[in-house]
Amino acid sequence: MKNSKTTRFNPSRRRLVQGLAAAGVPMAAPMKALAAITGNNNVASWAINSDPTTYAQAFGVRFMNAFVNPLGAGTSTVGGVGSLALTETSTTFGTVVNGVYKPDVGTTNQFTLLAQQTQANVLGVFGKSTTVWGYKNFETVRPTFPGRTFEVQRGAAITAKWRNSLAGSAGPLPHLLPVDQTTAIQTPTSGVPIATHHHGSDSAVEFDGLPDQWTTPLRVQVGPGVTAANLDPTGPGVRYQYTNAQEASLHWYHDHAESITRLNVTAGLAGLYVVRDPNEAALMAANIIPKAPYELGMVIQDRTFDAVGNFTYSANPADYPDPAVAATLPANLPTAMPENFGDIILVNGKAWPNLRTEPRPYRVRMLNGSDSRFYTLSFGTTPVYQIGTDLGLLNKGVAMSSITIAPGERMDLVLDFTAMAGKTVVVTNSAVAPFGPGGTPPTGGATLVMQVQVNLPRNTANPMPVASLLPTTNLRRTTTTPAMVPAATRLAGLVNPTVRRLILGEGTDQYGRILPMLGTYHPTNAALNRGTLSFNDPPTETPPLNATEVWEIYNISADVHPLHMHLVQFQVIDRTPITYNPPTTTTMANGWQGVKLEGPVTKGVAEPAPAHEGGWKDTVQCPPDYVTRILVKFTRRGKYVYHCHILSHEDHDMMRWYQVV
Ligand SMILES: [Cu+2]
Repeated sequence: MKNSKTTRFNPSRRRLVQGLAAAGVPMAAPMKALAAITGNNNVASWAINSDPTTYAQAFGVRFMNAFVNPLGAGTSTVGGVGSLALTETSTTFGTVVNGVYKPDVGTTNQFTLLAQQTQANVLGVFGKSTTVWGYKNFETVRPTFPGRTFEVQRGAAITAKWRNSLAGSAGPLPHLLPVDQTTAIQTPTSGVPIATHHHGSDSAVEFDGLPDQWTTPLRVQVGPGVTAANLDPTGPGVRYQYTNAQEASLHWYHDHAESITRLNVTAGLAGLYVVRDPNEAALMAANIIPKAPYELGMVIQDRTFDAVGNFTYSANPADYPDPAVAATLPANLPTAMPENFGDIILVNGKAWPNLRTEPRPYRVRMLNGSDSRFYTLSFGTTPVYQIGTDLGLLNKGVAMSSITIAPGERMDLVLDFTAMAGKTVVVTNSAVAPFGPGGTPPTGGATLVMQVQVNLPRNTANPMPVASLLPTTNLRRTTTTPAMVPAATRLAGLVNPTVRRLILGEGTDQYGRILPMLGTYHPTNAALNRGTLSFNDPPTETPPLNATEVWEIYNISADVHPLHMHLVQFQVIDRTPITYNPPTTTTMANGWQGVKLEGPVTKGVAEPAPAHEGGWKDTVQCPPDYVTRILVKFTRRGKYVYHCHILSHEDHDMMRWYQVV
């Protein structure tokens, strides 16, 4: 059985919608089409589920697509993983195997990267190739999905020139996916805008890839964030400098154009970015953690497909999860949805792939690059150790029975297949969707991620770490990669740090649609207790340069939201259950219905961040009815954003600017 998403709406879990309906607030307003970004107007592309035939065909060949390693360099197939560097091969479907952008340290280290449309063999179903958007550079013939991996050394800066080549001989290409014209920015009229964000980077504000740093194809139009500071004088794009000053970690780059991030990323615009450093190199040299070819990248994304194998993206008003709202939306216009879930799971751009391994430990650098889906992954009887978080290594490895990864998060894992020779392991997912107390358990293909066959002979020429030593081995050993000091210890050493209180709450937009938003809370100062705010409301948080602050995130919505902050790395302090009065409804400046947290908040017993969350983070899971506290230092001036990394939420409208002054 496939995931039956049309029945997942639970009228009791959307607290505000229920409250507004009871209060008799009008839920409907006329919806009009505006001239802006041209989307896919074929209603088949708006489907909430995959075409049944395509789904059955893809499910029928599950675990038959070969796992592709985005960290693989060269053409080695040692370890059972095929991979290629900047040269490339094609299958009969014209698919390009992923490779690695690997600059030579000490040279100019410049890359010109073009977002382009291409075909990819995603499903492995004969005759059903997928039109995708990917990235290519001047050294390569074709774009890839996901984009090729950057691999850089700490402290060695690179320059990336990003260009929008989403155009054909007849001019700008329409979007592959339906575009809700009521949420899309209206400025671009010359094609689909892109803005490439380097997620995890400590970048100067003009090189961040912020939502307003967009360019349309051939840079016919640019957003207000494109200025002389980042305009590329050598070609029609933007030019960003990445200092790579951070410690060894897995970043990623992905599109971030205002209000269509979810669509650009779903079309394919994302890839990995690996930073190396001497501490990590020493761990590899000492055979403490696995190294290539036993280091794997794993980008998990869910998708839906139409009858010919192209992506669909849920946007049909008839599928809106609240029937009362669905009845008021015009049937002929695509609509934003509260979330978007796929029924086919891709790893590194391949549906449910199969990985062949030797009986030894493998390092897995995992990214959840999905729109809305969290994954709670189990690996059968395979011992699993987490050794790092979003932005660096843990002090020591932590044995895990399963892991839960939110959209935008990365995890550094060691899977120990040493005692698994001859065994087959299916990596399974059990996370409910949406991820919160009212979510629906996954079914069918959404419960499966990939398969591992431990069926290659062990290459005894390559030394093998002992994974079971990871929980007792120091992983942070150099002066530039010092041991993590627990956030609570750092906090205790601060004198009167600034505390900022944010809320995650759900309102409704002018059409009655669910609208997750960020906002502010203050227990005593009414002027600071603003309630929910829109992306376009002025910044409320203006931390001073080099300040270390406590940000408290009060989640008064029904779901877990992964909050991501640009620029910074932070530590999770703790999460504390809260009880509070039912949120009051507000009418926001732009007419939306918002919520505000008023009256006393009663806090329960704080739950310190678990050991496996003790590393540097840039994205944190904020559970409902908890206050989640992070300790964060602001290291550059400028206007950056913080947002939920559920892409459907950040587009509509759970994202805010903050300004380091
Ligand atoms: Cu969210």
